Amino acid sequence: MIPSNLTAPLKFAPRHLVFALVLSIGLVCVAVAYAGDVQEELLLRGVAEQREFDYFKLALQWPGTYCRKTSKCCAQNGCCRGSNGPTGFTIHGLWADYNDGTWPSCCSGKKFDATEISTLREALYKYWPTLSCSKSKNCHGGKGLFWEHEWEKHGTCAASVTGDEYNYFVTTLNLYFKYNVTEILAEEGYVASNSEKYPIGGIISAIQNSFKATPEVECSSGALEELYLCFDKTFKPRDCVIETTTNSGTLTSSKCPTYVSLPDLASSNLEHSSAYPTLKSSI
Ligand code: U2P
Repeated sequence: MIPSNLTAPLKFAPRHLVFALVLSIGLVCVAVAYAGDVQEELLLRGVAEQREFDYFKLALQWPGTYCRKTSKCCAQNGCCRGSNGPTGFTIHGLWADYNDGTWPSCCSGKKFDATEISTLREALYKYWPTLSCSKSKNCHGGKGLFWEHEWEKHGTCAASVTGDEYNYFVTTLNLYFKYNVTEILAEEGYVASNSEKYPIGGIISAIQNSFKATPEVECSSGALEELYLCFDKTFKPRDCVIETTTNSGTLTSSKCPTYVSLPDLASSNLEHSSAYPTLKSSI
């Protein structure tokens, strides 16, 4: 027989109900406050959980165009290396992008650590040089190396595929070596020049023929400044998203004229300094 005290309906005094209610509200408040703290902590650190990206964009820059904006020289400035300077496209970064034309940035991950990539030093100075004197923003409200900026802003968001900091840089260098855009263009006669202009359609076709996908281009004052090669998440070449519908409903596209220049860096008027003296000690 079941004891009657176990079958009888439970009786609560009103003060018990009030206590239970207050306790539940308290627990909910603590949970919400904790979640808010975590979110605030992430925002303060400038990092956030963001949805998984769709594809990669290898961003390459043309130093002859970029360096026209450089008015002064400093030790780390790749624009000022004279005969040691870059002669073709250099790496800007490997970016994780969404198909809708937006991209994640500053995802959660390890902070930049220069020692992790110290063995890549020579390759990074040569093929992924810092072209500007000014320091780059990191994701923590400070400023630092260009590589720090690229790892923290983009590399952390690509980590599901490219892994840690070292692997992010190695993957990017390998893609850059595999698809030598400077060589592809030179084979068609598109070489650095301060007098020639080249059809942008010809430049895009040359890449399409070799890369088997359509790149994206960006210009500045009539000169080619950036060229993007896009890849799916297995690193198979794919078309870049060239035209996208933005939030305001308008279409965006590259700002290149029909004929573009590829300015020659070596013959620019920049004051030339010796090759990268100070940064060598920083990684
Ligand atoms: O285009 C201006 C800057 O926006 C960032 N960008 C652009 C396109 C894209 O697909 N992903 C992306 O991140 C770049 O910022 P950065 O890495 O230089 O800080 C680009 O220079």
